[in-house]
Amino acid sequence: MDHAADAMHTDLMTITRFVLNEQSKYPESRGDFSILLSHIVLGCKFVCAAVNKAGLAKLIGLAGETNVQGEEQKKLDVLSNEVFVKALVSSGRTCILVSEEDEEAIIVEPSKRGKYCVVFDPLDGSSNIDCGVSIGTIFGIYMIKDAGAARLEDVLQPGKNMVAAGYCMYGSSCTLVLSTGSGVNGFTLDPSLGEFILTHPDIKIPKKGKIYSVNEGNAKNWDGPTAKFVEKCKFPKDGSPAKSLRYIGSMVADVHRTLLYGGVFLYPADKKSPNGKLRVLYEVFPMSFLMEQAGGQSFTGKERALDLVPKKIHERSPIFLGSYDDVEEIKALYAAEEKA
Ligand code: FDP
Repeated sequence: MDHAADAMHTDLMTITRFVLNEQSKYPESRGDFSILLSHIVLGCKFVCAAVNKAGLAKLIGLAGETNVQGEEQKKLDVLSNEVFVKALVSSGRTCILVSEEDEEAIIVEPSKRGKYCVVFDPLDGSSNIDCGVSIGTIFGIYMIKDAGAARLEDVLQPGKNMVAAGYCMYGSSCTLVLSTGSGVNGFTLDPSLGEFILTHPDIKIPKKGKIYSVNEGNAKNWDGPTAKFVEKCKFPKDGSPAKSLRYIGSMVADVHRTLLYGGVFLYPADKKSPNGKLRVLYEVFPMSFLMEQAGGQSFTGKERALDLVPKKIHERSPIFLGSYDDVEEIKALYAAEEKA
């Protein structure tokens, strides 16, 4: 029997152990972040279980159907939002929450407040639920100095001020990807243990990729640099092979593939949507934070995405993120247009 191999498989790095290890590097830490994260992880497990049952909705009564007791069931995105809001408030570590599902920011009541602000999209890509395509939860975390005086300005900060960001993808497996500002790590849920296990340590995105990912149906409304970049992907003039197109239409899944395989994901501005489609606080910022931490880049067409200062909580921005060299090419095309 190979005891060494056996030991490898039994010495599991759970996400809790991982975060506690990280915490021990900061002796002054009181464990607030670890507690907050454990509540986020619980939310992810809950949503994962609900998403897994979504295909059975008609049979058992989920997601907008009526269940066997004749009760109207909640839609998955509404349910996911409730799960995360409750998990975050009950952690006692949050003061402001911004959710894609709620028009207004949630200011946590003083008795339950902590020093973290969490911005999140509880179920991103929800138009894909009914056909079983991967969807996910995206989150970003800010820390504020004075939790007593929680103000909206505390979340209207550039993405570079986030202390952590991540997403959980509900796909063929349930994968949680997290950065606390020192690299990116991926954990996969072991359903038999109910634990997220470190499966993708220290993720680094390839410097240059072979894939581009965009909704080409919007091509007629693109600006010059976006159109030129996609043309270059298909018909490279430098002798390099053409890039493959992959577009799921679910940001978490498209970004996850980009992070692991390299390449570029873009949701550019177009004539119909001059600010693009994706939301700054809980889509663009967390994904940009992860990309940079993995060695890639993220650009809005004007500036580094993480430098953007949002004026409204549901603001949108164009986004180009992925492998360092690919984003560099896009930046050069925008710079050339600016010059012209
Ligand atoms: P969805 O509308 O299904 O919720 O911002 C939401 C989002 O999905 C992203 O997950 C996805 O990347 C994008 O919209 C897809 O937009 P298009 O359908 O316009 O391509």
